[in-house]
Amino acid sequence: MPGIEAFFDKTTSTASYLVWDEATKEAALIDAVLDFDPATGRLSTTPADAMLARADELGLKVTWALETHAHADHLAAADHIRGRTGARIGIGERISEVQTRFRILFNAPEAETESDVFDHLFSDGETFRIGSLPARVMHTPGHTPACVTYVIGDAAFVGDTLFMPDYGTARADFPGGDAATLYRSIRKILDLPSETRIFVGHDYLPAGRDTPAWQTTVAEQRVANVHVREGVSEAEFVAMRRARDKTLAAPRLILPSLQVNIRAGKLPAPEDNGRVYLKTPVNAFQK
Ligand SMILES: N[C@@H](CCC(=O)N[C@@H](CS)C(=O)NCC(=O)O)C(=O)O
Ligand SMILES: [Fe+2]
Repeated sequence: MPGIEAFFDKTTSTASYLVWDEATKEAALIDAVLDFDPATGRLSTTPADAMLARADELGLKVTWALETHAHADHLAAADHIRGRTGARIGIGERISEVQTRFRILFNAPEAETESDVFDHLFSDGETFRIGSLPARVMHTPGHTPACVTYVIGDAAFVGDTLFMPDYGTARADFPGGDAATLYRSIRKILDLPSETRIFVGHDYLPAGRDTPAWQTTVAEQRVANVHVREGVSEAEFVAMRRARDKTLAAPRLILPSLQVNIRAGKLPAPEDNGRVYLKTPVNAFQK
């Protein structure tokens, strides 16, 4: 069983995880976040540094910075973690589709030559180890084309697929997202052993609950998930998801996030005055 500690970022409602092997003290950080204020352009590594400090305190060596997908709501800390620890950055191999789409949108052809921003691209079903802990990657697209779930020991880090049972599921209206695909990915997760612990990527606090939560089980999700519990058909789910997605505004940080996260959290190169800039494409998203 892996050691697991969660870190909840209130600004973006993101749950990030420190996962470790007690036997070898090797560890992974999953979906660690940077703090970015688009109004001032201020970027801070504070949330990720808290995770690194905790890893130090526990005597852990961080060997992986794992991303469940190219996040559209926060800047990823993977590149910062790699710089601090030498960890390798892993993500699902379909990230190349997301990179192509957003390199075009952000007119960033120079990023084309950067094939090495991620250290490892995981294929569906690929296995690897964190110390002596067995880990397996399941492609779980739908929220985005490149979403993956990391199954590490008895725990599944599902990113943005399922959320807590009382909140339901992630949106499927991002570019390349698809509600029917998300439903099928979720069924794959719900086919894991019922006692599997599930750790979700966000908690947006449904009406009636004011304490963030991020841990549940396959058994609980099968019985209680408000969007996809047993008995909800694909057609019912797709209709619900499409209707709900029409009501959701674009994430506050979607534009800065995507241009940084297709580069594993690396910022664009500084301009000739030594300053780094992020772009805002005008009228690129119609809704
Ligand atoms: N209000 C948040 C929303 C972010 C958002 O759209 N989150 C995605 C995951 S990246 C989602 O699935 N949201 C589901 C929902 O808001 O119901 C923001 O602006 O950052
Ligand atoms: Fe997401």
